[in-house]
Amino acid sequence: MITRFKFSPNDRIVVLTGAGISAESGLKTFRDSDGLWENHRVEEVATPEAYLRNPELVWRFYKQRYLQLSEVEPNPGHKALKQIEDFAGGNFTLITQNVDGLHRRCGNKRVLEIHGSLELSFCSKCLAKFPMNEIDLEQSLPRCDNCGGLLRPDIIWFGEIPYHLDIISDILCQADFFLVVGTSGVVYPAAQFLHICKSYNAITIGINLEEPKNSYLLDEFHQGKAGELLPELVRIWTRGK
Ligand code: BV8
Ligand code: ZN
Repeated sequence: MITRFKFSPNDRIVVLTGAGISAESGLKTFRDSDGLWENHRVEEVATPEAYLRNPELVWRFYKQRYLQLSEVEPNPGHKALKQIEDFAGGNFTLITQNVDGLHRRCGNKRVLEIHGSLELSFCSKCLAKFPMNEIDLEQSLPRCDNCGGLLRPDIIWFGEIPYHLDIISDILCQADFFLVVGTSGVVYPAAQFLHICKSYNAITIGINLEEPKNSYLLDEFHQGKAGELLPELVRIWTRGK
């Protein structure tokens, strides 16, 4: 497997990941054949309206996914992205659509979880935040210790504004390399990030099991599993520091 590129120590490297980077850790993706959305229709669980209409179902869906986290580990794809941060230090930013926390568990520090985290909840009334491991998940509708309000998962649902967009626009405009890994490029505004980096002349590289829709914006595309491709690619990209 070859690549035309090599990082220099001052390159600003931005990575965007989606559910595909966690697939080899055993977490289902959203749109592959047996994806999560098949078990639960999107309208049923990942919208504020669903939460208002059927909070018990939404809590069941997120509790199940949160509890699954204790059974999974970061995979070689996550570990390769940690090596890029080790190489680039402060010039590295990892933007993830994933809510599984595996990049942080793998040791990445500069991680922006734009769709929130399964490991956090907040009160829908006073907005107080509570780590999931500190609330009573036996309750079908966990309540806030401060005000008794209903807690909700700290997840950005469809129709809600993702976290960190304010700082992301500057990061995207200054990127020298933009790597997009394991995402179908369907969900906005994350799907727009590749366009933005390309318009500011970043070198854009994709790693994905299937060719994503916006692959025409990629300078280089590696088709296959992130856990199999990234370790060797990162070795080549970071050689000779
Ligand atoms: C917003 C949390 C306003 C929930 C998620 C019509 C047209 C365009 C846009 C819209 C539209 N109607 C509505 C919208 C906006 C909407 C949207 O984009 N909808 C889509 C579906 C059309 N977006 C929103 O509502 C967003 N908010 O727009 O607010 C706004 C915004 C900005 C400024 C002002 C106003 C909020 C979107 C966030 C929703 N929440 N997650 C939860 O997790 O339960 S999205 C959800 O999808 C996950 O976060 C997931 O990460 C994300 C994207 O999916 P992917 O990660 O790409 O996963 P997918 O399965 O699709 O793909 C996996 C890929 O990996 C595949 O390509 C596969 O081939 C590959 N793969 C598999 N295995 C591997 C692999 N690759 C490598 N290795 C492997 N081993
Ligand atoms: Zn409260």
